[in-house]
Amino acid sequence: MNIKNYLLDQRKLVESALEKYMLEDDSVFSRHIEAMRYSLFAGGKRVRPILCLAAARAISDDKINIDTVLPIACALECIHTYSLIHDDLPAMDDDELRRGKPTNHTLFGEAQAILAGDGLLTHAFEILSDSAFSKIPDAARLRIIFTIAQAAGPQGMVGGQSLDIENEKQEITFETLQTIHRSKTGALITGSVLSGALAAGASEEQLESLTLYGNKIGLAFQIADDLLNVESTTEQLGKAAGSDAERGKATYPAFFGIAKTKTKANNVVSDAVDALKGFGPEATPLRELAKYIVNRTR
Ligand code: GRG
Repeated sequence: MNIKNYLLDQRKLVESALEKYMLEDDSVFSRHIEAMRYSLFAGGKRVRPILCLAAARAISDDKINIDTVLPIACALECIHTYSLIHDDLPAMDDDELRRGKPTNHTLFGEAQAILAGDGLLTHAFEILSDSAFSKIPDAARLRIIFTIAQAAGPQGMVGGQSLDIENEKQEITFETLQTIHRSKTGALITGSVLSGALAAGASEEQLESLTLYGNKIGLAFQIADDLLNVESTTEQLGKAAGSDAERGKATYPAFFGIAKTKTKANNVVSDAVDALKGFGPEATPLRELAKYIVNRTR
C-alpha cells in the first residue's frame, strides 16, 4: 500500500465532504462563517477524519457505505479545527502562524476567533445529530455522539489543555506528562477511531482492540509533534517551531533526549500495530497510518 497516494485520496474525499457539511458564507452570519471556513479550509492533514474512515473500513470494508461515515469524519475535523483556533489565542499559546497561514485571531480579531471556535464545535454536534446527514441507526449515532463529546470535553481534550496550561513552566512528573498527552491529544484521536468503528457496527471486542490502537497512536502522534517542534523549521511545519522549549514545556524530548524519544515513538507504533492483530488486510490502512504518524514531516 502506498500511504502517500492513500492520504492524498482520503484528503480529497474529506475536503469535498467538508464543503458539503460546512455552512456557506452567504447569509447574514457571513463574517462568522467566513472565520470558521478560513481555518477549516486552511490545509490541515485531516488525520482524525482519515482515521475515522479507515476504522469504519477495518470493521466492514465490503459493506460500509462511506457516505454514512463522512459526516462523522467532518464533525471530528470541525472539533479539531476549533481546538487549534482557541489554542492559538493570546490567552493560550499566542501563535501567529497555523497551517502555514496567519492564525484566525490575527485576521479576524480575538472575539471573532473565539466565536469561530465556538461555532465549529457546536456545528460539529449539529452535523452528528442531524438525521438527514446520516443513515446510521439512532442508537449507534447516540453512542458516537457520546464518544466524541467525551473525547473532546472536560475529561478529554479540553481537560488536557487545562492541565497543560496549569503545568506550564513547572517541574512535572512523567505520569502527569502522560496524562496531558492522553487527554489533550490522544482522546480525540482514539475518539476518531472509535466513532468510525461504531458507525460500521463494531463488536465490543473490536472496540477494545481499537481503543488500545487509538491510545497508542495518540501517544505516538504527540511524541512526533514534540520531536518536530525541536527538529523542524517553522516553514516546514506551518506553525511555530521551537516553541515548546521557549515556553518551558515538559515534552518527551525534554524528558528523554531526542534519540531515546525516537526509539520510544517507534515502540509505541509497534504496540499500535500489535493491537490490530485480530484484524485482517482490511486494517492495513490503520497499520500504515500508525507508521505515518511518527514518520510525518509536519
Ligand atoms: C475551550 C477555550 C478552549 C480551548 C480549547 C482544547 C484546546 C483549546 C486545545 C487543545 C488542542 C491541541 C492544540 C492539541 C494538541 C494536538 C496537536 C498536536 C494538534 C496539531 O494537530 P495536527 O498536526 O494539525 O493534526 P493539522 O493542522 O494538520 O490539522
